[in-house]
Amino acid sequence: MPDLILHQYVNSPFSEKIRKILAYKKINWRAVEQPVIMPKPKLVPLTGGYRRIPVLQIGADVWCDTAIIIRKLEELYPEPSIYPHGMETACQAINMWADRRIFWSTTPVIFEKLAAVVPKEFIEDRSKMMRGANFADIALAAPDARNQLRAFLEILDRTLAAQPFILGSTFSLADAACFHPVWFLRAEPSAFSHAQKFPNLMRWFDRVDAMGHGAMTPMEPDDALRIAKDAEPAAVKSIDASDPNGIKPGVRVAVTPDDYAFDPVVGLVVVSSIQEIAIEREEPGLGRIVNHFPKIGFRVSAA
Ligand SMILES: N[C@@H](CCC(=O)N[C@@H](CS)C(=O)NCC(=O)O)C(=O)O
Repeated sequence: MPDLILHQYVNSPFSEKIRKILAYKKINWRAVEQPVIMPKPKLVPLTGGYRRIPVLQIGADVWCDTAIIIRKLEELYPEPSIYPHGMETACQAINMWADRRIFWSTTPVIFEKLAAVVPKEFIEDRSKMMRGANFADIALAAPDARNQLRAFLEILDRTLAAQPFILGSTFSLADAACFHPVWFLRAEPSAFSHAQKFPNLMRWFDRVDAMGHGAMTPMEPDDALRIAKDAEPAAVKSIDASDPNGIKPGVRVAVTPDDYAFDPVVGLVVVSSIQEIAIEREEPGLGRIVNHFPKIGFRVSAA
């Protein structure tokens, strides 16, 4: 099995979600530390423009977005499953709730307190990523975000009063997903104090935190690029014959997140299933790369 390489950074909450799944499944993995802001010259050649973190690389195949990374990990390492007792629908719904609601209630609460020490380059980078929004204004949203954050945490606390994990007796994707926003709060003591008021939540937090990150070995970014250059993409051509939009193999498309960081990745379609779109690109210096994206959360348009 070629190296499973996670492009990440230590303080990235979405990477932490994946690190918990890697730990649970006892997967050996390599960590490439990438910059927190643009430019990311040793990431973008692998992704074709996608700048978010984390990204999973195996050889010359690259999975962009935690939804598709999780799907690949579950396919490669089905046991133990992150969907115990067939609870995939519940896990997916909770994952989306945590990523798109709980997580965004944490950022104003944390950055309100850190505003004075956050470098101007970070504010500019995130403002550009949010296309037009001024990231420095995030503190204005803190009062409502605090209300919502506490409401989310209280739901989790009540759930965890009677059971060790969010869906019962076993760790699942729901735990990895809800863990990462609470873990992010720990970056700022007064933000984390909101979570610390909930004892059941904190017992669960300590339990999941203690799982660690699994068997990780660091890797230099240049080594990851060399691996991509020396490999051929392993993606096997497969197009859903009943694609509702008539996508055909080899068609040139742009794939773009539908929420933020709207950097299109352009390539020729190799895989289009109900859940996934994968496109092939010729990357100068690296050769053929296939980028995999989930259908949910992305737009696919002719390019
Ligand atoms: N929907 C994406 C969200 C990823 C995301 O927003 N990651 C943050 C870091 S935790 C990010 O990329 N921020 C901008 C950056 O690091 O350049 C996923 O699930 O992978």
